[in-house]
Amino acid sequence: MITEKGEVALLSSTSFQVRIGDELVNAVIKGKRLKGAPKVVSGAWDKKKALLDNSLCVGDLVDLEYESGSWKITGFRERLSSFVRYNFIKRKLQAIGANFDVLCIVASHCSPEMNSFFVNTALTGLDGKCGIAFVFSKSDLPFSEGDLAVIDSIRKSGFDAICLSSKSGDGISELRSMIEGRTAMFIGESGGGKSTLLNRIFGRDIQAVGDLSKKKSTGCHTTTSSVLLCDGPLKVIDTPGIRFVRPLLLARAQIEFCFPDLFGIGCKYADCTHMGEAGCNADAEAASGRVSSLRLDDYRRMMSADAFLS
Ligand SMILES: Nc1nc2c(ncn2[C@@H]2O[C@H](COP(=O)(O)OP(=O)(O)O)[C@@H](O)[C@H]2O)c(=O)[nH]1
Ligand SMILES: [Mg+2]
Repeated sequence: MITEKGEVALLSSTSFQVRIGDELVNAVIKGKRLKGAPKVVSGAWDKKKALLDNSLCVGDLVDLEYESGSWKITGFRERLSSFVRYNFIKRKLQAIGANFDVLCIVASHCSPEMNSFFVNTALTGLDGKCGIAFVFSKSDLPFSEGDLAVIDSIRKSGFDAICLSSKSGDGISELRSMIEGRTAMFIGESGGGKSTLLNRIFGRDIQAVGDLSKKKSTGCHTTTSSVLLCDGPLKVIDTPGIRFVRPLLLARAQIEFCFPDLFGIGCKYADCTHMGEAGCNADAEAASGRVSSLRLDDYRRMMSADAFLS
């Protein structure tokens, strides 16, 4: 019997495409249930509510064996990173990609318009640690002052932000050098330009590009499932569009990781959450411009949302 290690590249309803070296093979799970698949989001403060749909996702590292003419998945390696969103149909959190070294949050400012809530809260779907790049697409189209304020506040929070255009080529080499030799995961709203960007970076039509729906000027969901794309030094997980990330019952450390700019700002209590506590300094900091009021508003909207999987 041959045994191998592989990476899940694509899911279908009945089987998986797994990359073993340079080859793609079809595989099914051996037996009824895969041993060791994760059941909860790590680091969440409420483990009961942070239940994960514990099936495999794209990017998962698996053990396989070849037996009577077919590949079977026999084991699962712990995820070093994953991106999780709420699946409203299964009513469970679901990983849409795993084991990436850099997360690229792609945001458009034209068709669809800049969605600061998505930009500012997207990181709450990240489970584990990795490099982070905010990618502001379609830079051939003019940014409004409001768009520039969102980009500026991301930079001031200490994150990398790249403005680029797949059309003009502006900023493409900067992103390419950031992701080469690593596994990058691209997330963002449908229509934001992820697939066009991947085609540009890979130098060929590797993903289908969607026409914008004329009525709403939001994108249609061309990329319907996550997929792992590999070519030479490039290894990217493209994902279906996500409009918002349902916060993951974050532990304090994770909230501080997503909003480093909003903590250590001189509140009376060190564990202040800026949600109406006595001695909170957040509004004063926002009024003075030291803290972005836009980020503070989005943070508060996130914290007060009944999105906490009730
Ligand atoms: N002006 C402009 N349009 C772009 C750019 N990148 C993508 N688009 C358009 O945006 C739409 C959605 O692109 P797509 O790559 O399918 O977005 P995805 O849903 O994020 O994968 C398409 O009509 C693209 O032609 C860009 O750099 N500039
Ligand atoms: Mg796409």
